[in-house]
Amino acid sequence: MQGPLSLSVGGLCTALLPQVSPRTAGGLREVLRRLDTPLQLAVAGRIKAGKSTLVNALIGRRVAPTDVGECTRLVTRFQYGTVDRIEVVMRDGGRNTIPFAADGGIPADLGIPLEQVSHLEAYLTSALLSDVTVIDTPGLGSMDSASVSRTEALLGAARSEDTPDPEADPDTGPGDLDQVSEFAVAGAEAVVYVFTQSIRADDTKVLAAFTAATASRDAGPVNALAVLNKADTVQPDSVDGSGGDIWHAAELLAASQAAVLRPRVADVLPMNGLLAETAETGAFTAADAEALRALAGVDPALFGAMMMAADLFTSLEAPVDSPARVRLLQLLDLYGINAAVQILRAEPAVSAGELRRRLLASSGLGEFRRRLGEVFRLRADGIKASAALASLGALAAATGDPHERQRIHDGIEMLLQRPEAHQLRLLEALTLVSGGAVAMDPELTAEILRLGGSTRPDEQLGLPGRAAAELQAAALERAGWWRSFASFGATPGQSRVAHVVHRAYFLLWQELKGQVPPGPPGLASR
Ligand SMILES: Nc1nc2c(ncn2[C@@H]2O[C@H](COP(=O)(O)OP(=O)(O)OP(=O)(O)O)[C@@H](O)[C@H]2O)c(=O)[nH]1
Ligand SMILES: [Mg+2]
Repeated sequence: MQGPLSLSVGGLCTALLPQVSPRTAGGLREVLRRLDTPLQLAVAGRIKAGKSTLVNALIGRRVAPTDVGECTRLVTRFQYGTVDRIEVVMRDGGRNTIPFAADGGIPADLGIPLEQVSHLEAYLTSALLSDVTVIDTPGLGSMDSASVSRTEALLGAARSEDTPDPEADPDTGPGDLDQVSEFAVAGAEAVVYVFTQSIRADDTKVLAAFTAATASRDAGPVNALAVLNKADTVQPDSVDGSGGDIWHAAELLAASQAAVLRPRVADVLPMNGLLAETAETGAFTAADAEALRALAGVDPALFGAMMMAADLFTSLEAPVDSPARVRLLQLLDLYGINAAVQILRAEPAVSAGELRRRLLASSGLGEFRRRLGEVFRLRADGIKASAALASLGALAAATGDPHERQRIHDGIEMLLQRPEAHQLRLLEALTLVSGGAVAMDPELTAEILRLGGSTRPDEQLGLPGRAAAELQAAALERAGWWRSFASFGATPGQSRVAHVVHRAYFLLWQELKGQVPPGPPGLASR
């Protein structure tokens, strides 16, 4: 189901179709097709950052190959399907359905030469995928340049050699706008950027290219969330104020990275992806809990020594056999093992199920899901619409016909004048505020979130189910309040946001009075 903004942009594309060259029309049809799909969310980052592990945790199933195997070098799209199946999409467009591996995941190797493979499509009955398609990508910065270019193309960072762009900005180099079109074909609309320890220069470069490719000038930059993964490997001594606590150190590190990356990303969240995957996918069994229970009974000094390194953990004398210990390491790593043993020491009677829940709660997955909902789900319509507008802008730039270019630009301009397109500006304001780029009182932030997070006036106003007259009065009152907040007692950033919020309430008031018919369609009727 398309939201009102997507419908508006779709209406614009449809209206433009008969007025443009066949090449541009092809691009418009691609934009239309993409508007009709769930939000395309890519999980990207450096090699072995834990992307696939996080994808598994997110969809609640160990299906993306982690660690080794050639399939970690392919883009895999996880989307909703009524029957679980994996399709290999070939470069020549052909598709082969392949069986799942014995463990229920994508096989580590395909038995097809990788050069012939474009990407994988996994269709899963997971409810989570009904409104978002999750795209697992090969690591950037790997030795394997082919998989890097696959990911870069997806993220809009690749250069298209054969179609140089005459209007290229010398600072960003040629082909930037072709990146956008390339992105439009292959690409993602939102990204979760996974990194460990700290962001490096090439990480920021890719993020910048991605936001440039997807965020249209009027739609706001933030369609990215970053994850500081492997939080369990952060050295607490390296972070001031951590008090020796690993998770707290990771939180502080994430917060300092967020300050650097905003507003390019909405937030940076600490995560123990391995723990999340193990606890969320059913990999953690009663036997694992019993092995941990036995370890909880080990002399604390000996256990302390076992926690110093993986080889000590597997080799020191303890009442758990070696294969079980190796398995625990794979499932939880030392940090998770230690966390579980602490829980079991404090409360020996904790059941296996409860232990799994506690580990999950300490993994960071819950907060990540919540932020995904806030940053992406609630705004999916706006994100999709702005990505589509960015693609339209790219099509305009790519055409050789100045009249055609003008027609597209005029269409975009007119669309942005429409009351419902104001939602795009509101989403941008929301992003600035929720990402901390503009400081705002928590109640005001919550109010903007509510206003931008729904398209139902009663929900937007926080007055569910109330009568129209009351809603009208509330919209007018809030419009007035935000207008004076914009003029008095606000920082320049707050003032900009306040103007946008004021106008959003004003438009809502008009809509409630019936002056403006709510919702789409696009410009076709004009
Ligand atoms: N300690 C720890 N290990 C993790 C965590 N997340 C993932 N790993 C491990 O890191 C290794 C790489 O994980 P993957 O999920 O395959 O990483 P990836 O980013 O998908 O790797 P490529 O696709 O090959 O670039 C695996 O052995 C995971 O078990 C974590 O939070 N903590
Ligand atoms: Mg991977």
